[in-house]
Amino acid sequence: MYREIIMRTFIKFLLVILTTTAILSCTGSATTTDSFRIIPKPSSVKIGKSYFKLNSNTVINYNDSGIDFSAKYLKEILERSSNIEIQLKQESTPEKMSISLLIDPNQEKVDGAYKISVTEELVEVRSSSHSGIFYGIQTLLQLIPPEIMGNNKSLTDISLPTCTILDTPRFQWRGTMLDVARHFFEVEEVKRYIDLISLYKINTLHLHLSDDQGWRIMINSWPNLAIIGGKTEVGGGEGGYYTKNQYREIVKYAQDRFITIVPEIDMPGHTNAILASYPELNPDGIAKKPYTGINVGFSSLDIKNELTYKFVDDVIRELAELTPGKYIHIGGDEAIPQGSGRPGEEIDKTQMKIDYKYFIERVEKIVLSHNKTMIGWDDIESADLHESTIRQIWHLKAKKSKNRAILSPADRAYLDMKYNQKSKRGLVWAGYIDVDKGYNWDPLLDFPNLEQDQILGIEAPLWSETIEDIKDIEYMAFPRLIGYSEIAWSKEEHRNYEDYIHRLATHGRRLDILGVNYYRSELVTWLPRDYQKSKLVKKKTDD
Ligand code: TNX
Repeated sequence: MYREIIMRTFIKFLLVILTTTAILSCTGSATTTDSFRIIPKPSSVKIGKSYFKLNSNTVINYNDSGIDFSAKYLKEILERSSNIEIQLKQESTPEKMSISLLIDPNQEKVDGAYKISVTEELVEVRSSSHSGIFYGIQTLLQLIPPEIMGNNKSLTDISLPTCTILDTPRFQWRGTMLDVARHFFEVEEVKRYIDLISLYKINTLHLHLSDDQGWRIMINSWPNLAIIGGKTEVGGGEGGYYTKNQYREIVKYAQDRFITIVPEIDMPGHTNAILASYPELNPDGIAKKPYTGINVGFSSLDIKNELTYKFVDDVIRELAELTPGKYIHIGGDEAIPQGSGRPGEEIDKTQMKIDYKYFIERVEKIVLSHNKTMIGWDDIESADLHESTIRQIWHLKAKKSKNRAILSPADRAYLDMKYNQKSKRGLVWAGYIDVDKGYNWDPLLDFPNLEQDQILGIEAPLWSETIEDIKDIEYMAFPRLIGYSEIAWSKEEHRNYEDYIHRLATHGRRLDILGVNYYRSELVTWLPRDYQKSKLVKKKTDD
């Protein structure tokens, strides 16, 4: 036993030394293959022996106005971390010694696919889609030591290794969800989350905009939803809501980074904040008291009241107008539809099921009438759904159905589950999820009941009963979300847990530089946090 502990400690120590040496040797101008720890793993990477070296004559040149943002984004990161100045030029023929971002219809037609080639004279990112160029840039940034993500102009030399990289996403739905209802997060906090998830080619951010504890978006035709329903949150804090302009700002910020915002208004359950805002939506005409606890399954819209459907139509119309993405999420989970719960009526389980089905089918028509595709949690499968409707599945035993699916298995992909007993934040009802459990599952292999072509991809939800600010968000999402990005992007045959955590260790360094409050799982051999200091010491002795 004792020997085993010594042996394990020794191996751990050895790994830290090896990793640190590898990283130390690849900062500055030189690079070793050890630094090519790209996540999510690309389809194919061939690294050469030489470098493309950036200097103040380097131009970023691009051939399509849809790349405007991506080109500026790259320029800004390069200039923030180094003293190199980069010019931007929009023209079709690449100059020598430039970084060229090129829309090229001859590239693979899959949205987001890209090709990178780096020679000593030219860096090229080619794609048939604008998003592909952005993803190519994310990969390029991972070919440079993590200091590239810094903002103190400390890099004196930026070099990219000569290489050819081909990459195509496995799934088109690579998502995460943020519950802004249980706790409210400011626009700047949401933007920070968008910044971080975009580094890993996540393309969907689902915002859970309403729940028992709060309503988070201004709806002009029902303003008290935000004014009254927005005032509370779990624990009794002051809550908040997004004005329409703030919501538009979030949508635009996400869109620039090729992320679609999917708004969710949860109904008919999880609706206490609605019922507290408008007495007339309650069967007895009395407004509910605000709720700041964390129980679920006690509130419901009144299925038999026509005003309920006018309300739903107004909300979805205003939300659809604000949202350029194709989708509106209507929740539908943990409902106890209360045609049966009206005063004087007994709760009848069979009637509840009939009421629920009626409600979902009627709401689906409303969503379709506003030209959006409906998404709902698993529970909606008890209704006769339109073929375009998408189920968001939160358990592995999902039933067969004709509808497409997004996978969010709670015991693998819920970002609000604790990592282990020591975690201060999070819940445990679906079990602990450390980086191994979060990574070791597969969307196609683990859902035998689903047809493969029904699976759109995966989404990792972050419910916020115990999450209060951006630091908590970062802690629960990172590093697990990096693993989900790889599950969603990389082919199963390219994925391997041992190889993944080896690559992840380098990303810890990146997250440190970005100031992310991530969980340093004991399963990963992270670089020491005082790495920067040891580098300085090393430099001094070298001089
Ligand atoms: C389940 S699964 C919920 C949420 C909770 C979450 C906490 C599902 C659709 N709903 O209402 O916030 O668990 O982990």
